[in-house]
Amino acid sequence: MSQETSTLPKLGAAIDEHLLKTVGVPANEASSTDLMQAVALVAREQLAERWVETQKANRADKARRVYYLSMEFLIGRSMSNALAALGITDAAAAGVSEHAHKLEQITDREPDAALGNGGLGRLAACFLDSMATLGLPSFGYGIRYEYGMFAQDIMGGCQIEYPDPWLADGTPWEFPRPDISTSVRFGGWVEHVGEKAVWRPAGEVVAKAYDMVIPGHGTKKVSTLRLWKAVAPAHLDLAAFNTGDYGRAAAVKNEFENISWVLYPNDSTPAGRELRLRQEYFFVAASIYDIIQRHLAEHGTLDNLSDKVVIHLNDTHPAISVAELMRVLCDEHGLPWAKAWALCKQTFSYTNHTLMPEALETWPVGLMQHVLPRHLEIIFRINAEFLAEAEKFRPGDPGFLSRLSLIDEAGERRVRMANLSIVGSHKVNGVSALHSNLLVETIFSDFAALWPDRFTNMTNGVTPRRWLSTANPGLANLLDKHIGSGWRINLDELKKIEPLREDAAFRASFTAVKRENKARLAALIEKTTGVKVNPASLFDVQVKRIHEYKRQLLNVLQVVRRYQAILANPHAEWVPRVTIFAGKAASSYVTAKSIIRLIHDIGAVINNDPRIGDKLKLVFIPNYSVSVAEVIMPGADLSEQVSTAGTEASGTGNMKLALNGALTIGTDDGANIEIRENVGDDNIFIFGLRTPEVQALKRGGYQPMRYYESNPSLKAVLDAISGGQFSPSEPGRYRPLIDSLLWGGDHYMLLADYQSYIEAHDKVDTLFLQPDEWAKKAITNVANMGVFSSDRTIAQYADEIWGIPVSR
Ligand code: B1H
Repeated sequence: MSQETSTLPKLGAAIDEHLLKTVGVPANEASSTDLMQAVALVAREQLAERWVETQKANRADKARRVYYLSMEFLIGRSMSNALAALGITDAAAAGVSEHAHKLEQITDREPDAALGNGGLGRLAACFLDSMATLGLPSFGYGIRYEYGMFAQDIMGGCQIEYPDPWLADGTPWEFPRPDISTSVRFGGWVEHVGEKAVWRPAGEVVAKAYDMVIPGHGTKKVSTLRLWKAVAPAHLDLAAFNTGDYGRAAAVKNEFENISWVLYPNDSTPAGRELRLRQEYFFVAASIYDIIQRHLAEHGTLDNLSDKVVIHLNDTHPAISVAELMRVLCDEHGLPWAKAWALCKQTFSYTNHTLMPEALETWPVGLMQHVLPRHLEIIFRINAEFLAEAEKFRPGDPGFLSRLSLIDEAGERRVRMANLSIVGSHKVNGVSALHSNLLVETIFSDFAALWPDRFTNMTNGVTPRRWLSTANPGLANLLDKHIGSGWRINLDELKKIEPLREDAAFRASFTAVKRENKARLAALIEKTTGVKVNPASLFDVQVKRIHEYKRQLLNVLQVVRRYQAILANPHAEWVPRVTIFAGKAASSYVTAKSIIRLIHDIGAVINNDPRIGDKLKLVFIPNYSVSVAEVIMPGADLSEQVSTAGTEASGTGNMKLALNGALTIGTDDGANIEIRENVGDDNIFIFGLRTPEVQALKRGGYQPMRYYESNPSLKAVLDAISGGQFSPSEPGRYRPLIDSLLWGGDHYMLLADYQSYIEAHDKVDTLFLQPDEWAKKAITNVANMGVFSSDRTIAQYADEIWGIPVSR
């Protein structure tokens, strides 16, 4: 660990002091959990200083700030990152070694802050890291969920969900701000007194602020993640106390406080429940209040709001912000509508994260009327003015207007949150080049016709601090030795290792690092699944949410084909393989859960078949999370990114894996395309239909049965699964799954891509038999991942959308 910027020989003493005075245990009796607390408290003190300094400087500068509003921040653990950012990793390791502990044992005691589902939430966390590192005056705003993403256990091959009470023992990383709170109101009705609208709400809940300090790397600047907790108003407590009906009082209190209890565990599909709408409005209202307070304290006027305030909407989940800001400006601060609307549009920008039409968030007008009556009025007025403008642009085309409308009038009337976000923002972006193009060609084409300049692309990125420096110390040390340590804050420097692919000694070191990481991953696999795997095998990894469009099932078909081929030809030179899955299924997603069970059923057969031995293993690592990903990413040889072309908006796991030296086998989808452009066609395995081909095949009438009938290997695989070979106790268990491919239309076109996928896997095997060639390609991957740093992404947002250029 050569990243120490300050030497703190006294860290041992500081840890002991916190053990005694804050944790309350004698230093010589401290457990690893006590030590975790004490080390965190040492870091916390330094973070607090940096936070105070950063706020002071930003206030003095009257800085333009960016506010990133997101329902999810999947930050994971904070300890290793904080120590690295503060430059005290070695000092902390020395301190805990005095207690006969290794730093990893200590960092392992920290629960993940799993305040997100998957890619969208993790992206927000990487973005905060980059905003801090680039010194951008910035806040993230979200919800302090009492329970984060559910914990996944596997019983009899099936997913079981457990609550995640990550705050049960408190967290040393949050700073409660008892002075920062506001009332958030709901329901009721609106009275119109002349020009004035007066909202008479039916109830209110208090939002209390809790901050997490997000340290920058290579700078003393920090960013703030401000999370809101819902608390029942104090008068409720008093009423309960006075009546003595404590059971009833507790129920009423819960009705208010449940707003921030639990994260909705859906990924890429909206929940559509009233509580979710309340969550969205709750954190939006508190955040907008906080933003306006800060602005007024600094500037004393709202006239320059859009010069100083940028509010970014992470998907449509905070889209009600548009109506809320209008309400605050007009109803509370008396601005004329037109002036407020001009400020509003200049202030907001919006990122879309998915194309799937069923994933676009809409709320029934009736529900909106019930929960947010004033906001519904505002939305109607925005819509009327917007549609009048659109009518001028394309007169006499009612279809155009009905597609643009903020209200979906077909069936039960619904508010379209994406349309509200687009109309209320000055910039709208997708998250990869392909995705951004598809946005303007498909779901947002009418808006793009109206406002072509509003749409742009910001390809996602990941933070190299967590995903390389911290997760993969072996590779980080090797890089430091050969190209210095600057890649951490300028990832383009990785390019300097490209020539070393021809250096046999470098390749040997690179391969040795990978081998060590694979041993670490093999230990995790054995610990969590009981399956022993050989680290000399090819580690083939697909880790992400379980979803039909991501096509874990296609990978399963490939595994079964390999199993059958090994049995048919046991003496061929098989490349030993371990296929590794991990990921959670949304609790109500029946098909996704069936896929998890299928993986376990097939694994049980293959892993226990004495004819197979080390030639093939299939494992499912339970409870995929940020901290599990930090072990998996560095240990992968092959990265599976096999979504149907045109369905995965970007992907970010693809970037983390390639950054850690895995080769990608993937479709021409999302950011895979840009990974291919950067690493070169020879260093990636691309297969399958491209987006236009998928679209053409759909239009021309896709017939999955044709592939089944004409491809004997595919037929044998599907028959084996469907016929119950892997579920002998219940032979029909996977009939519905396979029938959905053969008879149900195979919506994600697995069968169309099957043969091409198998051939790509054969190429993978051939290459793996030439370790030198494999290593060269893996090194080339690492060398060309600079552009996928979230620092690049954030610099681009700052420059092109937020108007806060960063000097880099
Ligand atoms: C992504 C979501 C998402 N896209 C709704 N959409 C949610 C939608 O709780 N909800 O209602 C939660 C999440 N998440 C992902 O975003 C994309 O699928 C990935 O391709 C992309 O890399 C990631 C970050 O942009």
